Amino acid sequence: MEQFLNPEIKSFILSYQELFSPNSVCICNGSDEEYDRMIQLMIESGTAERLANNNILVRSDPQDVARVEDRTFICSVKEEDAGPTNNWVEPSEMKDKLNGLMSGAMMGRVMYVIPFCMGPLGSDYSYYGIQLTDSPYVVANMKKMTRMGQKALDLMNEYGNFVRCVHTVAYPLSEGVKDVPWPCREDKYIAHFPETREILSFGSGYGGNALLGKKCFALRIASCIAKDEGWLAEHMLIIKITDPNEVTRTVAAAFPSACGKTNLAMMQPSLAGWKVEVIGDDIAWMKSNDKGELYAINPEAGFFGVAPGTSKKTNPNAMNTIRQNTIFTNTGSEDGKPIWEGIDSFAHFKNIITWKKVLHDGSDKVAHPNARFTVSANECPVLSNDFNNLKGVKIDAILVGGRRDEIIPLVFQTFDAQEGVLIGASLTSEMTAAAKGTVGKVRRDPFAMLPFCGYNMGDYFKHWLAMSERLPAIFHVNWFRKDKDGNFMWPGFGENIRVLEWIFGRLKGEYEGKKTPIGTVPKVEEFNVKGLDEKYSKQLSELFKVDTDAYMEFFEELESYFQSLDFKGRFPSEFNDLINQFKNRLANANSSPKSL
Ligand code: GTP
Ligand code: SPV
Ligand code: MN
Repeated sequence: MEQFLNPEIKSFILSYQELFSPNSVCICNGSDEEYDRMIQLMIESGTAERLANNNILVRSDPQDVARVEDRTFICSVKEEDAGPTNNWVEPSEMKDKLNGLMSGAMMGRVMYVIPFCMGPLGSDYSYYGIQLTDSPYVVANMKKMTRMGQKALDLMNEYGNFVRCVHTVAYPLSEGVKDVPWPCREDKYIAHFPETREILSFGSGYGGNALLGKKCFALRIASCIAKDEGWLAEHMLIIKITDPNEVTRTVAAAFPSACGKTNLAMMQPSLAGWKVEVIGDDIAWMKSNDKGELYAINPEAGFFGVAPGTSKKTNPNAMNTIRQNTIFTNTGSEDGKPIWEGIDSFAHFKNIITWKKVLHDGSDKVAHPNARFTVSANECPVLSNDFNNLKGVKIDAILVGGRRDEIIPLVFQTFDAQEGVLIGASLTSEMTAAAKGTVGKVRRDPFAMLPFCGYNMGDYFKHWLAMSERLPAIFHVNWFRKDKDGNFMWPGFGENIRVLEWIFGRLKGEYEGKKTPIGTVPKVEEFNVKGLDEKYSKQLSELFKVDTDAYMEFFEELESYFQSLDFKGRFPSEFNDLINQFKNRLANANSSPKSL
């Protein structure tokens, strides 16, 4: 190690070098040459192939394609601090176990040391981390997803604090063992130690399991830091919206995994004169100032987005973003182009090699449903000039939403922030391919944070309630309502600007809306349908309808969900009052429909 490293950083690296027994240690500087070297290594090992426009395609082991929630642990000192929604193991027990498993785990490999910063370099919002890894794929991805390299290291040397992120694919090349294109293990562990701000990740090379700056640090560990320091680390996109009169508003939105964050963040509005610019597509760190305003940054530097469904039609800005300098993982390919289900030009291709590396004959998927692109935010043509704003951007509204084929209207605004917090906590969504599990099963996913809250969900609810005086207007949206024949009732994507336009109008006090027992929905006549396919405009009243019986059941189910969890005394009693508030309004509406 020739570089200057402060003693804490040095001893962190040396202790793991001793445990892992790699052939050598490489301290990453984040340069383009280093990135090219990682790509070259992956090409030589059969992990990656080159595509056109400096893109590459990586095919993972079919056993390692998504986050593994059942192998993800919060190892807080006290079990009650992990709460009922996390897997808990006592920290020293997990450390002993992983120390044993990690011993010699990098034999025959290089241990890369990745210094990185989450958030703009030099911002008061930002936090530093060092990830150790034996995966060139991780090094290449971290370069796109974080501010990685020398500058981060220099600041860290000076500043001192950093989150210890330790990762191994756990496939040691001991005597006689041959490497494979995508080394990984069946017995994976993604372990978090909130008190000591450490992450130990073992046996997976994929996405949120392995790119530790993302879900592990920027959500699970950061949510714990945020609770202690009085701010919010959330699974939210951030966009700046400009209307035809050049008025701008900034919105953060929490949707569960694979429920439309990247698409809303990069949307191309269908309404003339409107502009949407992206600040973040997955994670927001939000702090309130002394004026009670909420400011946010995106701690990430790139996008790790779902490929299937992305096309010139659904998301032209995303397609332009990923034209070049992009890492594709688990898509198919033909003739230097990445291919997936839903890409426009699909039908023209005759010799597609699928993500499983076989010739596509129509019997299997071209891309894995959780196939992803990794791309630097700088490639995005609609990146906001506030992306690197050290002070963050003022948030004017918070949106929450899930993937629900029934009940939830297209949009409603909650009557106040406290009710908004309950609605955020009531989020439900169909499970998607973003995590290992049953796709399509409806599950509760409070604030889209079920897999990402690093502490007791009861404390998390209390934390949101404690912030409620400083929260902006809160809206619930649902792009995924279906009719009886299973067709989407709303076109989504660029047409979602119509919903944002209504939200804009509400924020400016221009739209009155219609009061329902759950909140304010648009009046059909104030909703902009100019140029909207009649098929959709004639369903608007259905899309804005609040079915009081179904919603009564919704709140009853929410109540039993909360009761079914053992929050160890940390559940906010205010939530019971809020649920009753909703139920009373629903009951009154049922007995006197005119009051609607
Ligand atoms: P993560 O990266 O896992 O957090 O996902 P995400 O929330 O960013 O979701 P993303 O925008 O990648 O969308 C996931 C899937 O939903 C893609 O297949 C999209 O094509 C689809 N999708 C996104 N927005 C819409 C929409 O407005 N309507 C419909 N019908 N589908 C959508
Ligand atoms: C998600 O699942 O919400 C993602 C993908 O953004 S991953 O980074 O794998 O968590
Ligand atoms: Mn996500």
